[in-house]
Amino acid sequence: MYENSKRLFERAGKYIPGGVNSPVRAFKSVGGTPIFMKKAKGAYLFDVDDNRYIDYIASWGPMILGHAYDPIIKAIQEKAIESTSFGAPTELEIDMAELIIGMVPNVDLIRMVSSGTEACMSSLRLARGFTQKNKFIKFEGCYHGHADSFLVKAGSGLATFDIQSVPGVTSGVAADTLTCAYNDLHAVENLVSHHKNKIAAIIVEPVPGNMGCILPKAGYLEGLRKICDEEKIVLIFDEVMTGFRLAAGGVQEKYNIQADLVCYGKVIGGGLPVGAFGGKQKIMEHISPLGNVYQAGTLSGNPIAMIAGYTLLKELKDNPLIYSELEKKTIYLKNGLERVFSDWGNPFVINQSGSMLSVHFSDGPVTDFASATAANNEFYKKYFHGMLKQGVYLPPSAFESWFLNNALTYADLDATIEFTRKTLET
Ligand code: KE4
Repeated sequence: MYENSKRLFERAGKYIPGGVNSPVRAFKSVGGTPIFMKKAKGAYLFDVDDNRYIDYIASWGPMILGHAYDPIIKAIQEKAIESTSFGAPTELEIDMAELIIGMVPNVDLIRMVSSGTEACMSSLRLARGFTQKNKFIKFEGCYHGHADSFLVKAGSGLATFDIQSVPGVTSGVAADTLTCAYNDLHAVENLVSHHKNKIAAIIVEPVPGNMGCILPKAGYLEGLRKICDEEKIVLIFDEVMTGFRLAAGGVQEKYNIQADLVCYGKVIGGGLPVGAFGGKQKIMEHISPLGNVYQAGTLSGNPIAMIAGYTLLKELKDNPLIYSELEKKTIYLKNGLERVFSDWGNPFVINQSGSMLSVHFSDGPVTDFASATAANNEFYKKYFHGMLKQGVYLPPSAFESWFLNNALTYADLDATIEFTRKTLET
């Protein structure tokens, strides 16, 4: 069933650390051999052993309309003929910036980069440069990419591998990273009063997806906004996952909350390496070459990445019903899984927001990192492999969100529900 993946994983290990170019792909927390993919179309992945999978990762978010979406493929093919990079400004970058600013609230200027990590790293540097303060607050279980400052009590792969502090991140860097539990405003108020006038920013995944999908408690995001206004702290929404996924305007639109800076990634690249950060003019004008907060990138605004992202975002902008269609499919799946898990009779909870969903084998609500880690993540391994064997590709970690793509049919969702029932019966 997985012979070629096994052979390739062995070969990969000779040249690539752990045989993968990103740790979460290694199946370390669920065990077994990572599956090597050969191609994908629509809602389906096809591995090197010709197994087909219903895909609930969507490349960790980007493939919101499904894989190898024809208009994107066509646009890339046509653009590539004109060269793949110039290292000089292009009109397409203006079109992309104009399109994004027209789709999201409250962004006056935006800078393209090549990953979500770069977007978050740059927005933190900008907040520090703008406020002339050094410390910042992040939340346990939230993940903002792998820049040193963020690798403190982070989510995603660090939660998966239980890495609470990362060798190579100096104590000097970590000293400026303040952390507390997500969904706890008192914890933020305590940090702010203890570090009065020293905090440049609060960065938050407004709807976290790196400890599973977690929903903000009523008033939580509004509370962060209020604290930032009172204390002159820059509120950064890391919408690398939620941007253009939960709504065209992301969480700022869905919850009607204004951040000061917003980070994007994933969907805005349509599967190509793209990140971006943007926000209010009075802050963004400190970014080089307008101001002295330096930030740069050889391939920032790369024409192939831009045309892939532009084509996808344009589809989303011109067809806003996609979001309600996707949410309906996600709620349908959630309801079906809840029926099956309830019949099974063991504790579980399913969190869902828009087209993000996560299953936690927990006997109580999962509202932060502590409750996510307290769940029966051992059982998640059994569930993951039971589904994989039946041709359903779930995130290989209980600390990730499922991402639905709009190529999924209701027949795919019914099959996923039925395969879950069969897995629980074995
Ligand atoms: P990248 O540098 O991986 O493009 O983006 C970092 C990032 C920033 N902010 C949020 C909220 C993110 O979720 C991410 C990256 N997400 C992970 C999945 N949880 C990427 C998968 C991986 O690490 O391979």
